Amino acid sequence: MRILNVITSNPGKLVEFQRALGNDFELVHLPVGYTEVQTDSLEEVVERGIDELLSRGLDDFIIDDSGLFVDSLSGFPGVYSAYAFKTLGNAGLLRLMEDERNARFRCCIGCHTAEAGRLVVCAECPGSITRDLRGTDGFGFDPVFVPDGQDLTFAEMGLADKNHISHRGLAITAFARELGGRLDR
Ligand code: ITT
Repeated sequence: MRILNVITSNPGKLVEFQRALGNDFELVHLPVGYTEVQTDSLEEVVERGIDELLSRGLDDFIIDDSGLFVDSLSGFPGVYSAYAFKTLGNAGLLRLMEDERNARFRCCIGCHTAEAGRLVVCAECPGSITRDLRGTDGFGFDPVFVPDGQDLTFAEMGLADKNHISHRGLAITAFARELGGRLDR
C-alpha cells in the first residue's frame, strides 16, 4: 500500500483523513510544521507550504489548510481560524454574531508525491452559525456550524455523516479521485 505522510498539528484533521483515505493509503502522521504565509487565500498557504516542505527534502505528503468564513464578519475568522479558535473559542465566536448567520467552511488539501507530482484541491461547505453550542463530536468550530439542508451541527452528526458533506470530506473525495487517476496512468 502507498504511504502518504499527513503533515498537521490537528488531531481532528488526522482522524478525518484516516477515515476517508485509510483504505487506499497507509497514512503516517509526520509531526513537522511548515510556515503558514500571511495571505487571505487558503490555496496560497497550501501552495507555499508544499514548496517549503519539498525544499526541506520531504515528499509523499498531504497537508490541509482550512477555515470558517462568516459572511457578517466579512469572512472572519477565515485564514485566522486556528488562532481565533484558540483565543475566542466557540463561545467567543457566538458573542460576535448578530442576526445574520450565514457562513461557510473551506478546505484546501495539498499533496506532493514522487509518483503523482503536485496536487491541490479545494472545497467548501455552506451553512450557518447556531445560537448555542451543540454536540460533542469533531473538533474546532463543529459545535456551532449547521451545514445547509441539515438540522444537526457537525458535532452532533458524527464523523461518517460529516465526512459525507463537509468541506474536508468533499475535498478529500475529489483529491482521492484525481490522485487515484494519476497513479493508475
Ligand atoms: P494544521 O497544523 O493542519 O495547520 P490547524 O488546526 O492549525 O492545523 P488550520 O491552520 O487549517 O489548521 O486552521 C483551521 C482551523 O479552522 C482549525 O484549527 C479549526 O479551528 C477550524 N476548522 C477547520 N476545519 C474544521 C472542521 O472541519 N471542523 C471544525 N473546525 C474546523
